[in-house]
Amino acid sequence: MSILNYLKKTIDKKGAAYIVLIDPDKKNNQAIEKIVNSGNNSGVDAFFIGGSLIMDSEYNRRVRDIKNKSKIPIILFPGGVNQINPYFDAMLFTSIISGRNPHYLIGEQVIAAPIVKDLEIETIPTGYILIDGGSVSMVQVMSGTIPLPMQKIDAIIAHALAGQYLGKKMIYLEAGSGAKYPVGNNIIEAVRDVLNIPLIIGGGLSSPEIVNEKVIAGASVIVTGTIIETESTIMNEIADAVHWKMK
Ligand code: 1GP
Repeated sequence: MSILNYLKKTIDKKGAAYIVLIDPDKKNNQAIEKIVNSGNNSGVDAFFIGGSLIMDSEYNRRVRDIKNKSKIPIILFPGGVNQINPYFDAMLFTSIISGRNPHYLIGEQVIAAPIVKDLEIETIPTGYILIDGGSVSMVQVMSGTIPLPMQKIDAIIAHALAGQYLGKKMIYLEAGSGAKYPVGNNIIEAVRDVLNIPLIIGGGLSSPEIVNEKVIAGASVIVTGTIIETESTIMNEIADAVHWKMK
């Protein structure tokens, strides 16, 4: 089964899927093994692997180690074309459709495509929409794109719809890692209403209660990163909050 179908089946069966984001950067050297072990035993459905900036040359080794230890799929959530390697089960083939920087709409993707073909990595076409979560995100800095304001709901809906009509298989509403404010429940409800593809929500999700609200509002996939780096034991509770159909 493809990873996309695995995710869709998980969403159908459990109500939503729970993905833990691992930033395989130097700063997380110590934490990674613990996160993978907890993830394996806490009802997490997959790992996203990726970061905005990697501060040493050990990235590939870390991803290989994650692949060797993980019992669940590992999916590249790329900060850039330099993060592609043979260890992934699939990758989000993202385009930052909230921005107007051609390099992140099509430039990186063109550089990536031949490598992806050669490595035969499953691609999941994903429309990535950056929303202002109240602090300047690394995605904003690195991509040179302006996030959509949280209160411009019509603009967010229009971007998500455009992504769907462009043939994306998933839409990712991102408030940015460590966001002060996660994507609002009203935004999730409004976007869910017009989409018929899975909706990924991430950025600033810091408790099982908040996560539960997002799922009730219509999130199909929940992503947490920062909270797990400090409190890996919270995964179980978050997984329970995400998997509402299993209760
Ligand atoms: C994934 O960037 C987010 O969409 C991760 O955000 O680190 O705030 O969980 P956090």
